Amino acid sequence: MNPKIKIIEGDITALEVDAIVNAANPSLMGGGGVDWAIHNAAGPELKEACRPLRGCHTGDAKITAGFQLKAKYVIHTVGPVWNNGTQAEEVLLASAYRRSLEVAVEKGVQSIAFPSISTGAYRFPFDLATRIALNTMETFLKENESISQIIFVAFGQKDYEQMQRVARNL
Ligand code: AR6
Repeated sequence: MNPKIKIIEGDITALEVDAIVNAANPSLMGGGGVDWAIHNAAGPELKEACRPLRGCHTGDAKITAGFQLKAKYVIHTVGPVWNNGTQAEEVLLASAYRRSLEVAVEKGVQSIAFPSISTGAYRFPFDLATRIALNTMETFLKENESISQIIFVAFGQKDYEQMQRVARNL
């Protein structure tokens, strides 16, 4: 794995990085899971900043300030809902990671943290999602010099061990 990619266990809202990525829904107006945690930690201004963005398509990403977070920016992306692999979910998940990184580079972000997009409420199989995430990060880093660190955040010990196992077997 590229040494710029690091897998850690923790709460993404606590990280001191230039940008954290939110696994949002197409409304961008908040929800459960990591979306809730990020809005809760950033404060109500985050929702007001999202409102004029008028939502986000699956596989795309948009950026706001981080408000009360330590992170300067929140990049809001929308992963696909898993539907047995019949709706181009793999392509759309890769796109969510790639578009988030593209938006980050446009703003001069050097350090960025991702949650495991789509693997909670959206039910994407965890190992497959982890492989797609890590492969997309690797490919992006080969083409872009400006990102110095990508942190992939596991929520809990079990997810951490599973991510490490997938990373070893890429
Ligand atoms: N830090 C890091 N990872 C977290 C945290 C946290 N604080 N909290 C949860 N996770 P989910 P999705 C992990 O459901 O599947 C929302 O309602 C979690 O363990 O948050 O993309 C949105 O509004 C899981 O591995 O996002 C959408 O409607 C991962 O984050 C919908 O859920 C993603 O789980 C999006 O579903």
